[in-house]
Amino acid sequence: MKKIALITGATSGIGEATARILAPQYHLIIHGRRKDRLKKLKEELSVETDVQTLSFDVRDRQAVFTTIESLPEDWKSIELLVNNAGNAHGLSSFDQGNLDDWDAMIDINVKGLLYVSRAVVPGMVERKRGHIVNIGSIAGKEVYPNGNVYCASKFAADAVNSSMRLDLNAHGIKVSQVIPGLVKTEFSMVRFKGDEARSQKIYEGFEPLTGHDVAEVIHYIVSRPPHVLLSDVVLFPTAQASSTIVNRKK
Ligand code: NDP
Ligand code: 8X3
Repeated sequence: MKKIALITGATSGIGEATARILAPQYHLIIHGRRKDRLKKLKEELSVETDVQTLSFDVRDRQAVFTTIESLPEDWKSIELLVNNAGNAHGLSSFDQGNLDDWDAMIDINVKGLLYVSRAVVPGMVERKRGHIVNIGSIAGKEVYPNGNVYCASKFAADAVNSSMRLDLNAHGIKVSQVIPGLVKTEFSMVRFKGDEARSQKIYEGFEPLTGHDVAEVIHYIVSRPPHVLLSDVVLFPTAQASSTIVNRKK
């Protein structure tokens, strides 16, 4: 019988690609705020698997808990949680940082990750099984100029990931982190508030990763046998060597 996976932020990019790649193996709970996209993805994937949609802002603590609690009984035994929802907001020198952007990144990338996990993990502990895959970032391993609070949020997510692994070890729950470099998704459009030219520039002169590339790694991680845990996997585009070193063709 298929197990149940909850993927947060499945309305675009890495999360959407993950939903597609996991559909043959899992019943899917797909999440995001954009209901039209959830509906469309559900229609597409329902040919392959059973799909539920959940829509809430991960910043809204009450909505996170009540919506996950409202899942039908036979959808509550979540085996796999992919904590993917997140974004960067702005790219400014620290002294010019926008406080609303800072709040958004801490509230979504850190507190949202905590709320969703806190709502799902007790069930895994009760069942003594489960797998959490946290989507980190190379920005959570090395800071880069103007990355400041986005990097801080991903460093925090890295610490939460490691802490979960320690605390859930006794319960037989796997905790993995996928740590991508530059992936071409809607990420830069969100970071630059819809400025298409600035967003495109991020991916110029080299071939970035796609959401599908990252989803393939997630698929590999969750397909290992029960005794194998891939803890932290870093993946870069070939042209990237670190947060700041990218070999761009002139
Ligand atoms: P996208 O912008 O394409 O996708 C982000 C997803 O997160 C969307 O589905 C969005 O859904 C959801 N999301 C954002 N804010 C909220 C919120 N407040 N409440 C609920 N859902 C939210 O970006 P990516 O696919 O690139 O990003 C996915 C993850 O990958 C993020 O955690 C990001 O930090 C990480 N990452 C991205 C990299 C990149 O270069 N692109 C590299 C390394 C890591 P909706 O708007 O419908 O709510
Ligand atoms: C996204 C990758 O380098 O834009 O986490 O921060 S980066």
